[in-house]
Amino acid sequence: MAGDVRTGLPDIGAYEFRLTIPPVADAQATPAQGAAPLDVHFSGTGSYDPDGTIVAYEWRIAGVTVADTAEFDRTFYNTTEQPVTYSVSLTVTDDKAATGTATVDVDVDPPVDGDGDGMPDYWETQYVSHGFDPGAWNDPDADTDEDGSTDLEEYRAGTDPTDPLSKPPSGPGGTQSTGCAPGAGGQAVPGLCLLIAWLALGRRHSTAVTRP
Ligand SMILES: [Ca+2]
Ligand SMILES: [Ca+2]
Ligand SMILES: [Ca+2]
Ligand SMILES: [Ca+2]
Repeated sequence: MAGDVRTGLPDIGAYEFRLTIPPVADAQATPAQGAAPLDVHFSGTGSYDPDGTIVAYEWRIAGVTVADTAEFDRTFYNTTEQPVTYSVSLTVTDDKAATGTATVDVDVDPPVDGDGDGMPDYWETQYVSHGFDPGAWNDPDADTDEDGSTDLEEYRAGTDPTDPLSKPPSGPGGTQSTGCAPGAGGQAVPGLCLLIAWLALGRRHSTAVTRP
């Protein structure tokens, strides 16, 4: 790279093509840490191209494209009892088809469960009309809608504990915590389930550059 740039010398002909400077990606997540469900705003507006303009943005989580705009919002869930780190990458493309990539990590802590019944406050709040109470212990082994899956299993599976037609696909006892269940009314994220072990890649805010 350094050998291509000879500032001060006149550049003519095909040699100029070798002077294309790749864009610099800047990925920001706000907030980058907090308890689930965590609403995060992503911004790539700090990205720039030294010798041109940025014409495309591509955000990926675990290799899955989730947005093609400079900014977007996403809600992260965590049904495990441990913090989960999501690594989100931004690739920007300039007007000469050169690209730059940056990565930002989002640390999602387990949700708040004030009464310690295993079912978090935000989730219980959705079903207070059915007896759930975020301020009082509810039996996690109860089966409110009598569909064969306990309320706790339904929380972990992201199914509705008040709708017998909404239940974990594997039936009673067959559902394990996945960390990717969005919860009722939430937004499913394709590919996000693959991220559970995606911890500590050491690429926080790191920048890599590729050339066409
Ligand atoms: Ca609770
Ligand atoms: Ca409760
Ligand atoms: Ca049930
Ligand atoms: Ca159900």
